[in-house]
Amino acid sequence: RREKGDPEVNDLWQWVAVLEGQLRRLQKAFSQYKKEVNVLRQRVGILEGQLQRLQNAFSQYKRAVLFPDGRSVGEKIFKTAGSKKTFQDAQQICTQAGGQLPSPRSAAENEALTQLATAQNKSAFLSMTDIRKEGTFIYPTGEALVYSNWAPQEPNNDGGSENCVEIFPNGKWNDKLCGEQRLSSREV
Ligand code: GMH
Ligand code: CA
Repeated sequence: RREKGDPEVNDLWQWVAVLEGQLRRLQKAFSQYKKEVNVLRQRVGILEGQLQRLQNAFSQYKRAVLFPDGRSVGEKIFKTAGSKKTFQDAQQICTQAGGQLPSPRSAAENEALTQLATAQNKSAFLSMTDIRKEGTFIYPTGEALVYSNWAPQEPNNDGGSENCVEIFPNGKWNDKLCGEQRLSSREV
């Protein structure tokens, strides 16, 4: 049996006061946290709107700039100036312009480049050659092909010296003499 003023009860009262203080601080911190979350939500909404407008403006810009001599596919852009060059000249022009000869690595990329060749009604040089090892076409990096779209019976190394690749206006590939003049285009 405990008396009034029992020290153990007094301790409990004190402990309750401490807990009440902690609870108030937690409630305040939580309501502040909720306010911050709302502010952040609002800012994210604003940024999403700005991003959407930028994306729209960029896709409009691409449409304007890429017509009629450029095509955008994934993160790659193909562009042609319309002139015909030997492989060596085409390669040099591309490099100087801050790009490289086209290396279509998928059906989608091949289709985008085909549209340029079709529009110009010219065959275009690709980047790949089998100069290093006859019959083994590689990218300028030395990497083996990850995609190809050879025409039937190609590559045939006709005459024994076809080390470059042209893409026909129908999208099919043919190995061709590097000294021939073909549509010069580039990818960036
Ligand atoms: C040979 C034949 C043609 C083929 C050409 C072409 C040249 O002339 O096999 O059918 O179109 O070669 O491969 O690059
Ligand atoms: Ca050929």
